[in-house]
Amino acid sequence: MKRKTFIKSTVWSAAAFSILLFSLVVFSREGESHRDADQLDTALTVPATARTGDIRAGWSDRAKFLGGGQRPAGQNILWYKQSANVWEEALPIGNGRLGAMVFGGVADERIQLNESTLWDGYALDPNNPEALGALPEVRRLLFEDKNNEAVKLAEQTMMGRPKGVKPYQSLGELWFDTPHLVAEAYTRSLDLATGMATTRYKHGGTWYTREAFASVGSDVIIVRFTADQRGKISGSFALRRQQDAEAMPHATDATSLLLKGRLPVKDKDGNPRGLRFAAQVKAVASGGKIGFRGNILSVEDADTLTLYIAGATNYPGLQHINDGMIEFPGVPEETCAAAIAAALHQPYAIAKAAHVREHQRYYSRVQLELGTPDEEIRQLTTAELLEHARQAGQPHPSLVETFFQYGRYLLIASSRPGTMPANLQGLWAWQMNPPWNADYHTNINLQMNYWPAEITNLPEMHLPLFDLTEALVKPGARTAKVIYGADGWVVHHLTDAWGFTAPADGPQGIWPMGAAWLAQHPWEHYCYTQDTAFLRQRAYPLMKGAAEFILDFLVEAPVGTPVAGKLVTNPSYSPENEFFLPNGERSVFTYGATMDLEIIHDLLTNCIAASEILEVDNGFRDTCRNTLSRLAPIRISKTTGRVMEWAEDYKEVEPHHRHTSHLFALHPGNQISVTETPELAEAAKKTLIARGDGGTGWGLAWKINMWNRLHDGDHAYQLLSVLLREKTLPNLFDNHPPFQIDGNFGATAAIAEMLVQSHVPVENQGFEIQLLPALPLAFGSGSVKGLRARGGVEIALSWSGGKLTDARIVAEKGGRLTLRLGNQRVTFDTKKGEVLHLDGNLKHQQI
Ligand code: FUC
Repeated sequence: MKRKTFIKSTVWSAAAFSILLFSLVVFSREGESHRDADQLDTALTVPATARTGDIRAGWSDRAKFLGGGQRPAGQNILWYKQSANVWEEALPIGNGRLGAMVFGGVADERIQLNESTLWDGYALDPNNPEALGALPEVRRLLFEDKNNEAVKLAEQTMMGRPKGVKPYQSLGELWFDTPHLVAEAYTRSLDLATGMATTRYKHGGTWYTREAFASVGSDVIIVRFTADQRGKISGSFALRRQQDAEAMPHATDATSLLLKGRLPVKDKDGNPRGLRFAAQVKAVASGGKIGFRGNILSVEDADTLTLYIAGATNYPGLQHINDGMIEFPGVPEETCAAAIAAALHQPYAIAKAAHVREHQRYYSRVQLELGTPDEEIRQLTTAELLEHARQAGQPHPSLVETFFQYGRYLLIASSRPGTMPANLQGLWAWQMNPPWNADYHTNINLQMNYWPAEITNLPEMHLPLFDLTEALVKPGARTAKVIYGADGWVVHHLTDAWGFTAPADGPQGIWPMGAAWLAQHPWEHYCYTQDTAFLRQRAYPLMKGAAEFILDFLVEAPVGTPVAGKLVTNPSYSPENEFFLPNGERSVFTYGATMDLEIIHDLLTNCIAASEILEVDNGFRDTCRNTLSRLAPIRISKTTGRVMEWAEDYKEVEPHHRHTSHLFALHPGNQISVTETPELAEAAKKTLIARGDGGTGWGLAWKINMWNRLHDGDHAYQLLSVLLREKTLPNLFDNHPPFQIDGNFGATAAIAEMLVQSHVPVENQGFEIQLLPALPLAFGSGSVKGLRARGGVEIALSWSGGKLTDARIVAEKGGRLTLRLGNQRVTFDTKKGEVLHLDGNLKHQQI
């Protein structure tokens, strides 16, 4: 027990430390205005490139802001009238692989850089060979209610070696200073529709503009400096990293800075295994001079300046992590140089236009209009809009609109075909040890990142998740064999870029449901896209392998247990909730936790459907059917009327716990629904009420989705209001706290599901499409275009005063379409590609 507490607390202490650091930084910044200039600490008076010491979240720009900045153009923008004082105020850009946080500094600018493959660690075999021998005893103890004896034994025998993963890390930082100590009419902004971060101000009668974007085509970040007078651009530039790297003038390029290093990790034989990495910044000026002072690049009196920022590692790619390589080919500084050389072929205007086009290919697919704000609201900066939400108790709909599009923007920027999937921070992290290693948590967080992918019309951005999932099959199969003696493949509650699949951290890590949950995603991708080739080649093999593990892992509950004779998981754990045993002790370990049963129900049901569609595997399908019929059911507590979280009706230690795991069947599963299982839906509602309306960022995002599925849009909106008031940082990053991106993605998906849901199955592998199933009153009148529904359907809707006014439904695949509006259910027989124009009563419109 002691040990368990320690392990849990180390995970939490990383987070707590970041929160502390963050509050210290914020606190000290707020305190500044009360201090006299001569009391300011050195960081405030020293130019960026002369600063030494540790890299922190906080930042100081020596410039004085005189105000007067006007709202930049663009519908969904984030904008501010001062530069960022802390990382959580900076603006993210990314091309899926390279990311940057732009602070918008005037005298002192900071652009923090990430490369999504820069992970500490290496591929290893963490499986504990003692586990399998201990498993029968762990199971016996749990069935006999000796939960904590089971925890002890499992901790001794089942935990991974090592017991955790290494962190995702920042690539480095570009810091620069300019002679501008005063800024008039300053604004910095991020236009979600163009993916451009812009800083603009006037100094000494000259207007200065800086634009930054992450180019997919050139695979570099480009920063462009212009001024409305000639010869005005001067500054000093330096690259920095907290550790394990060196910054220097580039050896063969007189106008480039280079940063290069290697992570120092070694394997047990002492072989260096760390990734190599590099960043290069190339300065191209028109007019003026470029030179070096030591490691600092200086630009004097240029007319324009363009920085090309490249970053690379020698990570071999997810498809090669299981190849057994010890040294990886690839020289990151050469990769950087090649990317920059290629980018230089394109004039800036063309590169920018290509970037905007590429971004809009995805971004423009969905438009959401929640009413035009009046001029007073329109003029509020993003920070002021958040403050307005705090004062008013709920956000202005225009903030909801921006927050929705921001989730889509962040997914486009952090997860593109061929890149790593979005981690706990997407791909933006300034630390060497970000909270929870910024890893891939598979007991909710990674999956939540991808909830908006299909419904908000970004199916391509879902693909990196499948690449990671496929990379986990081989190590996961080994873990299944070594730890459980099972076929198929398994993932526990987290993984990294190196295919870690063993139990990590503590007993909360002995949760072998990660693969089963991950396998829901390729199936959903199929449901939305109807891409049968994808189902056959990628989705079904993943689903089947995950199910094969489950079929072996399930055991029959013995006589004397409340679910005797039924199949249950054991050991089992409901992330990450603790309960009281009848003797008053606390525990986490049990058998047949409801979430396990719900995930398994989902997986086996999907496997049956997929094998029918593909007309394969009759025998396996029968086994899935037979197993489903023997699986312990979801049960309702006789004492509370809620969905039981565990097989025994334990009392939870923390009634408002952030995870609502036992409602997986309501969302993201579909076993519980208002129309098909009203009794369970009622119990789910009681469960949600008991869990309360607070929580961490992602915890709230999940509950918003659940209230949507209960068709209670107003309650969902109430929680969305809490999220925006209390758990959203100045740059609209979700705040667990600390920053964790899942809440952004979960909320974006939830805003979409207020408008369209399609999880209830109907005959012939179809789905009922529910229009405006959870429309909050606060959404008044509005419209949405481009949302997707399962079955290969695209939807545009308008509403007024809470009622549908018209709908445009594209039935890409054709066939029977079932639509629901409130209690009305209508079916249409459609031709392939047919477009239905319907009025507010679901009648064909005359057009
Ligand atoms: C889960 C959650 C924590 C945190 C972590 C990354 O374990 O319980 O709140 O979000 O993932």
